[in-house]
Amino acid sequence: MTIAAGLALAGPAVLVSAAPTQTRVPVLSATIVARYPHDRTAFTEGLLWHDGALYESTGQERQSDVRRVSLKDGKILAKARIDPAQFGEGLALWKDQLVSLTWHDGIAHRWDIRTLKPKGQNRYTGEGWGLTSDGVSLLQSDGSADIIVRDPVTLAERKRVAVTIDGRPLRDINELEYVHGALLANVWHTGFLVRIDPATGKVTAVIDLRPLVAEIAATDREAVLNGIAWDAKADRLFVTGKYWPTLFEIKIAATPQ
Ligand SMILES: [Ca+2]
Repeated sequence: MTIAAGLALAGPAVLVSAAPTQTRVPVLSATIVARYPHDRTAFTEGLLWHDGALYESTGQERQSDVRRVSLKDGKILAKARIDPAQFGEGLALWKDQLVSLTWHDGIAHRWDIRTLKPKGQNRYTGEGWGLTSDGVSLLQSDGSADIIVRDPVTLAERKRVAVTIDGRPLRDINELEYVHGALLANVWHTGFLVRIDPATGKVTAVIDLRPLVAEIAATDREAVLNGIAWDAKADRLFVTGKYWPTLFEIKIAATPQ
């Protein structure tokens, strides 16, 4: 398939202007293993799995929070509100703390994973979008093609890796999840995930989730696919979207379409 055409179908301005019309990167489909309820008022910005529960961060001023969510019924089990002036963004786990970003405030909040009580803040420069951890660093997106590698304690920048597809930058990298040594990422306003080699930034696969987007049939154009969580112990992969009523467990095909 043509990636540029496929991505264009899913939303505007999703690739750089020099977007390739063909790609050598494999395009993988995904099968839906299970569907679970998801809070349709949640503007999902971050998602992760830890110890039997989902953790989710939401955006929008006055509506941003970090929450523990029951998988089976989507119920909010605990919630920490973010300053109403701030717009919550990505979420990652570091040891016994959750770290959550803000879009324009340059503030990373730290939360006790058990109580969701605030445990401090860090400052960083630039926009905050997605966040995950590879066990050594925090990996952050900022809407550009860059993955910013940060010290997990101070949030200081360690290095940047540019994400490319067929040698060209891929912008709008959004929510992230570190899975089996690779980085899975949403691409904002598209129905695709990309699998990134975190060492080189090269996209090694495109995962076509447009059937999920079609099933949700959102009328709000900001209700995009966003949110990836991995249950490492059971090897379960979860995805959802902003204001989506459904959270999907999916399995990515091993071979291209
Ligand atoms: Ca995630």
